[in-house]
Amino acid sequence: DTSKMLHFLSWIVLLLDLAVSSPDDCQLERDRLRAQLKSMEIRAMKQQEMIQRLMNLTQQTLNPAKENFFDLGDKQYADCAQIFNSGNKESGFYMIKPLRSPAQFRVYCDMTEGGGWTVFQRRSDGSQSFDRDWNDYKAGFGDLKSANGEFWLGNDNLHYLTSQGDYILRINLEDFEGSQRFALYRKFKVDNEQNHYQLHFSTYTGNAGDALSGSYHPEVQWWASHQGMKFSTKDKDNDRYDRSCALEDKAGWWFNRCHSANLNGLYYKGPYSAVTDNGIVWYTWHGWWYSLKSVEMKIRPNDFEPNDI
Ligand SMILES: [Ca+2]
Repeated sequence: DTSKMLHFLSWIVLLLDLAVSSPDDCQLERDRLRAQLKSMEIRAMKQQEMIQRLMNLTQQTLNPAKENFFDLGDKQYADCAQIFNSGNKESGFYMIKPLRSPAQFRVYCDMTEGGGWTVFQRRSDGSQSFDRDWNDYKAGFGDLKSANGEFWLGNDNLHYLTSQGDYILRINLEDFEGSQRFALYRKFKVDNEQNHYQLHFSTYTGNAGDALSGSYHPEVQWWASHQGMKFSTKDKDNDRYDRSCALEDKAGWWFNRCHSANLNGLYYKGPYSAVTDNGIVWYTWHGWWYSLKSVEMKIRPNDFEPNDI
């Protein structure tokens, strides 16, 4: 390799230097070798820089951000609220196993805003496609590795979680102007697959407006409310529209005919125009033609009270 070669050449130059003063052709040969050595040194330096740059790149690709996974061993937790109350108060990834879940699965626990939140959906930068089929939404998809990754936790998991008690849903929204709003819904529940993951929730509080029930306008409620809606994807149409909302709005969601909230929609950047209102929409805040910058959907038991351990 290069460094051995360089070593060898400098050794020859040294030998020639030591040689008794010599005829002209020896002098010439020495100069030639010196020049060659110089150019090889420069090449080796450049190669070294390139190797360093490649190593830095590899490092970045392997560790995009700090992963923040907490391995709590064999003890089982039904949700992030239990994890929080067992003394683990750092936001990050944990393993949970809700009562009826056949297996453990990985979740992001948000230990801010009082702590104990199990996050089941996030939009942050448009890096993941949410225009996916029934099986993807059933099992979950996306980036469950990076702290701000986009993902859907999966409808089965959502059912296992919400069927084990009385849960509150918190939706955090952010627009491209830097404003933030939230919506809280009591008694959030998602049925099992046989019931098409039908959606249930009760009273709203918050400052984003009640887009989920369509209560903002009694006349649109019959077609815009998501209360009691079944889940639809582009390959399974369970909506109340004569065509397919999921197909037209590029998302899996609890569509009616079609929506006043479409948080799994396409990632535009703010105001958009399209044939249908297929952006990331929360109607009561920015209307149908503004696509939000970030969304977080998370749940916590209604009777959650943080233990101070
Ligand atoms: Ca339909």
